[in-house]
Amino acid sequence: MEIGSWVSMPKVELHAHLNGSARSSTLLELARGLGEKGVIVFSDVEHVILKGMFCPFCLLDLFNDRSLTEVFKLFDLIHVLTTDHATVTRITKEVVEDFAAENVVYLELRTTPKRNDSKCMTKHSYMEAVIEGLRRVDAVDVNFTSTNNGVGRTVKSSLMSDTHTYNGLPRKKIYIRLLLSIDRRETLEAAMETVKLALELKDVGVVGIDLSGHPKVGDWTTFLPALKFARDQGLRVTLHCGEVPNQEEIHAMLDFLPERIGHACCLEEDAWRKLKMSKIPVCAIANTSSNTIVWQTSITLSAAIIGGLLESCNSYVGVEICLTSNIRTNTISSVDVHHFADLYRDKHPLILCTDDMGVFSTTLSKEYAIAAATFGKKEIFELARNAVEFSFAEEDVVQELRDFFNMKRDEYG
Ligand code: 6MZ
Repeated sequence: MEIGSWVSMPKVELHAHLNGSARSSTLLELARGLGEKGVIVFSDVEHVILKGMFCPFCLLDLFNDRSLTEVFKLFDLIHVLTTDHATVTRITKEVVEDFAAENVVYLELRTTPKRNDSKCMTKHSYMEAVIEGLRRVDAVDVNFTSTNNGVGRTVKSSLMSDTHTYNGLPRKKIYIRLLLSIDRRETLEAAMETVKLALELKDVGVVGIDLSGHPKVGDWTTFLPALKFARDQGLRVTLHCGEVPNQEEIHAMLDFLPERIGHACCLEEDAWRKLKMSKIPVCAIANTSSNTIVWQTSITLSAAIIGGLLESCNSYVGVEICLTSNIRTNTISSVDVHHFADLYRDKHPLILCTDDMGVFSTTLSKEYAIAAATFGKKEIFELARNAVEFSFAEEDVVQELRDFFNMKRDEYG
């Protein structure tokens, strides 16, 4: 199977965890460093990291399987390796460069703000380190802020033109928006702190909240007040839903009507029906203070009335599909039986994503190659194009992405 042709196709990534996307080579280097300082025993962790080493030519190199439990143990190790400010900045820069190198033009990167007293790290300073990583990217033009207030850097040229060059080649451009994750291990108080931080960082590209973490840990209802608060304040919400067969939780999550859900692997018949029928009322609101239009769920109707309701329509709950992740963790036994096929046939909005490209040794191009092995090339380009509609970015960014994909249709469609 050809991965190369999928590398050049422009793509949108909506479900990528920062620490799960870190390069294995960087993790090895960090582990070696900590080993030399005596903080960890390098030989104990080397093989764990090596198991995730990237194989650029294999589509589903199944020898690399990791169970969900193993994966979450690996995350704990990764967090030991990465949680200081300089490293968070470094891996953010590298992850953005890796996505840009495979022609991702819009990346919604999610991460769990972490407090680590031993490193004098607060959730806020963790996010400052992430944002510093975005600023440090120099090989591509990065736009990570909706405002031009000098806090973030804006793209100097639009996606539609190739006016800037880097080493004699047209300079790539990438839009980045951030989602702050709530880990299911956290308390409601910690989750609230994350939501308030997200609101504080709206100017530097934070657009929403994600609920993630080990799906068998904690009770998602703990976080409902924080998730409702986030939504009431205009943040977008995506939930990891149905990674394990907990039907009560799946139904309750669908009833919450998040704009998107991640994975959706273990839904039984009635939950599928609910997902496919669920429609989120959305309304366009004129934000009179900033002279912009924002799309919000009409659950925030009071805000809509104050802001001036322009128009309303409905949208389905988008499903973030992570093929390799689901197969590597044995959540789904093989691609042929993956729910991608059923959702695709029913034209339910789905978005191909990587989840954790370091941990699962995948890339977005690989995910497209796997999907293309089952479906036609034209339809696969349409998948990338439709993903734009499910991004949480501001309407003017979404419009630019739409125009860009329409321009590329003849080439890739
Ligand atoms: C649920 C996942 C995940 O936030 O430290 N995470 N949560 N299911 C998954 N599928 C396998 N993959 C990653 O990135 C790593 C964190 O993201 C969540 C976990 O909480 C993990 O610790 P950040 O940047």
